Amino acid sequence: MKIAIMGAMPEEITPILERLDSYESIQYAKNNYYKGSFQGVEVVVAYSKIGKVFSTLTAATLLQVFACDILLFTGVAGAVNPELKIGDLIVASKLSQHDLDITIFGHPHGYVPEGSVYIESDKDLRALAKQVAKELDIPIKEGIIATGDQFIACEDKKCFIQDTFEADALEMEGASVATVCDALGVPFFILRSISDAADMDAGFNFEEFVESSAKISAEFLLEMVAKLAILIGNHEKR
Ligand code: 3QA
Repeated sequence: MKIAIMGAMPEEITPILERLDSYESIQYAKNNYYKGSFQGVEVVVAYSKIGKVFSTLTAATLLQVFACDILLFTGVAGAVNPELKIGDLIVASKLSQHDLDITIFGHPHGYVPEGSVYIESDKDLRALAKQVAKELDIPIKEGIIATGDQFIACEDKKCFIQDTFEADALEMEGASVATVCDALGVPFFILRSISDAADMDAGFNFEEFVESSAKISAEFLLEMVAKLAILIGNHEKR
């Protein structure tokens, strides 16, 4: 069992690398992949760079080149749901590409023929997240995440994304990672901690909170990996 742990920015995976037992760096397709272990489980960690294209490349590489069996994403997001405050955790139930638009042909936003508007994340991994949250008494919310190749810092765009996709949070990589995992039949999980509210102040807030929120997400994700390590250990002993 090999677990892919992915982020988009260095800030999102540094708190993971700091806690691995050990790792080596491998270069592939102009990116670094960190192969190591955490509590005895094999992991491959990488950040993709920002956006749907780079995250597609990295997710596909983690699954096809490094042969990971599941993929866990950790990072920050802009809040759309006003209940979500800076530092809060959100788990994606399903994800959509908010900037995918062939609506002129009568298709809904986020849809292309033979695709679907939303991609659902793995139910077992979401259940595991809820269990970990309960045990550690950390509040987490589950909701819809919208992804697009734009840093959203404007009420109008945010409202469009809220109204069109019923999104709770938005970011720039989740739906593309979901598309790769779904196509390859690999269970995936997308966790984000809020860094800003995708509004006028988003630029400032992002810069101020990216590091602390990224850490909150990474630390929760590692608690999940620790739990998985026990489950995998039990399974492999049998
Ligand atoms: C964008 C990062 C990208 O990986 C998506 C953060 C948090 N708030 C968001 C918002 N709109 C869209 N996405 C997000 N991530 C940051 S680019 C700045 C890079 O600066 C999630 C996200 N409001 C690097 C230094 O120049």
